[in-house]
Amino acid sequence: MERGEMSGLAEINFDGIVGPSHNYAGLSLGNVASASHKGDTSYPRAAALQGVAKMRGNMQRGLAQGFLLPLRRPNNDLLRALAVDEFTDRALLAAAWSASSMWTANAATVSPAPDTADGRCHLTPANLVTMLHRGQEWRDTQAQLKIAFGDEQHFEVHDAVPPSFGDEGAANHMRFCEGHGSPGVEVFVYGRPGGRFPARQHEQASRAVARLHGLDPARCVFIEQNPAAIEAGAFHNDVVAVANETVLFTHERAFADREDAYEAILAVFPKLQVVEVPDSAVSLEEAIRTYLFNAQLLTLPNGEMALIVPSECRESASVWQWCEHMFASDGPIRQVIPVDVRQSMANGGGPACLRLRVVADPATVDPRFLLDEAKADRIETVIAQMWPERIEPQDVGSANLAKTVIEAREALLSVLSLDELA
Ligand code: SUG
Repeated sequence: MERGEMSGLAEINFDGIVGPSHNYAGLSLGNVASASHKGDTSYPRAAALQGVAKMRGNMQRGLAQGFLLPLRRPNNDLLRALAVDEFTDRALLAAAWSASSMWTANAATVSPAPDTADGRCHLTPANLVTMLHRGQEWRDTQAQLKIAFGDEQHFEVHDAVPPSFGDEGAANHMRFCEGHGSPGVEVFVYGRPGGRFPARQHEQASRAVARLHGLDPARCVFIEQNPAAIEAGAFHNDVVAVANETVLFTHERAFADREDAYEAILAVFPKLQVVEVPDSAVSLEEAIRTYLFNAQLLTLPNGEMALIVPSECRESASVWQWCEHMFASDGPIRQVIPVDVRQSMANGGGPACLRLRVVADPATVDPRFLLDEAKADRIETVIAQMWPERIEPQDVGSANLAKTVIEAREALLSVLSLDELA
């Protein structure tokens, strides 16, 4: 055990189960995939099964796996608050139907117990205020987090940071440590407003989260995202960089000033290993198209690191060539494993968007949110029976579809004994 390491702690990935209203409404300005798939037919059943298959894969690799439930859609409170009627812009209607809570990397920012002043794990739900369809999530997400992490001896679940400071949660947060249970250095990446696309993470929101969590200011680093990356479609930092333990896997153009960024992290975390992909090997555009960095960088039980990437990476000549070069050069990432999450990818959500990392002792988490093979079977059965096979854009808003998606979600809550979330 490393010095200062807390025993019993493990990284648990909480994946968002894809909700039955999953559809392509093109709601996210600055998210290239969401805009380019606007109006496509969606396949919610296939989407949710792809997500469960990803969870099963990681469980079979010997890793702790949890999940969060889809939020209730359509959100009638939002429809009422906006007085949406048949003449209203379809985007407002679609917002109330969005299954976007599947991307749990945006559910909250998490600071594990070894990093915080009171020795508890702190979670702050992201306010997601930049986008209407995402801004409706946090109160319901918080309600769920308060059940899953209701043990107040070990967790504190805060309120979201108030607007207008946009906060997008763990998607703009990285943690460096020698082992998950050791004290970490937390890195917050924010965007500077003023470009063509919104900068969804505000520096002041990041700083507020660090204070709320009781982090040691000397072990926090605040870094500006490269405006060119936001411009190219990296609406969250996790589209161009990912961290695990001592490793930062990043595109050369992820940060506004890369030398300064690496130096600032190295100054407080000297064991940092940077695995940088140069623009000459994989262009920023190709990195964003394939989501090479929106990968799960995981430490396997044998101590090796594996990168779980979207299957789009396997199909890209430049990305795959770079992965092969990485193996040959004997770096810290020893395996690259493609997974099919195409339904989520078409809305701009890769393997890393679909999960929230929480370092905690699994015994302190409400067991209803932890996955095992038998539970995965039960979840798959409900999805196969109740999730719509397909949704055409014009179906969004129909009373029939509303009935189907409400019943499907309630059936899932019921098999998981989580009816209190109904
Ligand atoms: O907020 N897409 C999500 C994707 C979130 C990805 N998360 C991370 N990078 N961590 C978003 O832009 C599209 C929904 C639509 O267009 O209907 C959407 O919300």
